[in-house]
Amino acid sequence: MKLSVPGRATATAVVAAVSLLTGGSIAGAAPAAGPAGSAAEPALAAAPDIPVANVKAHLTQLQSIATANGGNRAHGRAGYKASLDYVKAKLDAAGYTTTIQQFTSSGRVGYNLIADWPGGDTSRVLMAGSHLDSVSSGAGINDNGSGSAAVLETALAVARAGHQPAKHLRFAWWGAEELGLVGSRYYVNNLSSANRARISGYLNFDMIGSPNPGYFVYDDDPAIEKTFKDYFTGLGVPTEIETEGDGRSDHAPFKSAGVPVGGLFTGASRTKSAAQAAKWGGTAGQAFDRCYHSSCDTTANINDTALNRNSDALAHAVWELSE
Ligand code: DTR
Ligand code: ZN
Ligand code: ZN
Repeated sequence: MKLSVPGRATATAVVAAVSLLTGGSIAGAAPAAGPAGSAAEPALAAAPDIPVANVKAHLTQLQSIATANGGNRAHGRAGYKASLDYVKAKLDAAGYTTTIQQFTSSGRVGYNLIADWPGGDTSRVLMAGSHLDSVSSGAGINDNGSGSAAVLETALAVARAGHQPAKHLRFAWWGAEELGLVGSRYYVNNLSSANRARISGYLNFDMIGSPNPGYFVYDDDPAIEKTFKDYFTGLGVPTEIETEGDGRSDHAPFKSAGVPVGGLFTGASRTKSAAQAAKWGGTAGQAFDRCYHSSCDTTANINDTALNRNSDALAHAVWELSE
């Protein structure tokens, strides 16, 4: 069911009743027991490669949107709603059931975009999300166009593959994260306890293309953490536990509500150490992202290798954790 926000902003939330939340399983019968990969139990399908060129094309669009709307994509400004409309149009065209959730913060109307992939067991929902808003000082391409574009391209890859995992997939783009996790907190607070209990995990992606990147994995839920760490081990890329982020991005409201969470991060204003530069490359003594919350956070402020690796890790986790 697709709802669009009434043109006239209303001060109260317009929370779409997403029919998919009525519960009940749509999944087909479980395969007969047998060794993994046998005829009785087919091996889990591997996630497709996420073309980093596609992710960067979304970043180019978000940059253009900021440039055409006063230089930013901030909460309550035209650039934010234009960014959301861009993402929503791609998802609607790909067959998603999209819902816009409206809220008010600091006297301005904000919006979350929720996209449900039809199918899967709606009593077990895997979510992946990112905040779509920037700060008012710039386009916010790394923070957080990078996460938003990677989540979008993974959702489009699910559609391209016609992927039908056991669990129900839901993707989200949050408003007003920069004002204090406002959109994601609003979403979680407005879930019924039954619907909150249906969320098996929430994966967060906020700054995953930093120009002087580190490879940080959230150390919240152990199974989610292992999924990401094993993926990077397979790439031969060492990771570190994300220690800067507790409570600092949109996974926090989900964690407070008891939902297992995890995510990836390439660093913000903290300085890369010599030891980190030795294992990851880049420049010691320099911030992971020197343009954090600055006007220079443009499409030039992205490390393509980090964006590519994290986009593929995102897809791997969505495929693996939704079976
Ligand atoms: N709060 C995020 C940036 C940020 C800072 N530390 C972390 C750790 C994990 C994720 C994100 C962040 C922002 O400015 O949007
Ligand atoms: Zn930020
Ligand atoms: Zn951010």
